[in-house]
Amino acid sequence: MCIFCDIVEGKIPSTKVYEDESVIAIRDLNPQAPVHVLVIPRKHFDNIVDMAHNDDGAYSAAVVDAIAEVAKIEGIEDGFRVINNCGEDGGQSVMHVHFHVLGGAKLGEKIL
Ligand code: DGP
Repeated sequence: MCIFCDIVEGKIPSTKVYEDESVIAIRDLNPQAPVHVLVIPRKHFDNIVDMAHNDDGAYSAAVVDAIAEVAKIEGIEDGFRVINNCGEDGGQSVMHVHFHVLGGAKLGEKIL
């Protein structure tokens, strides 16, 4: 069972900011900044390494495009932070690759 697969499939509700055929972008349940959005590939990859090895590049490209789109939608194009936690040592808690987009304030050095 994967929480983010359930969110992608609509089995668990979420607040969507953006979506396309490859990714969804939802508000984080536990925001660490005024804007805290998660960009999540619709296809399940355990983490960024799994995605790098098992994607032909389409999902990686879609993620980058979606991050830029989210920044535009949220009005933070001038400055924001993208974080990917990979694996247990990286602090990843949901084992479906996702990218935190944080902004809306002057960000401190470490917020996640
Ligand atoms: P990470 O620690 O990098 O794996 O981040 C997981 C993030 O996912 C964490 O910031 C909280 C968020 N999260 C966990 N469960 C849910 C959920 O059911 N809905 C939403 N919107 N966010 C969730």
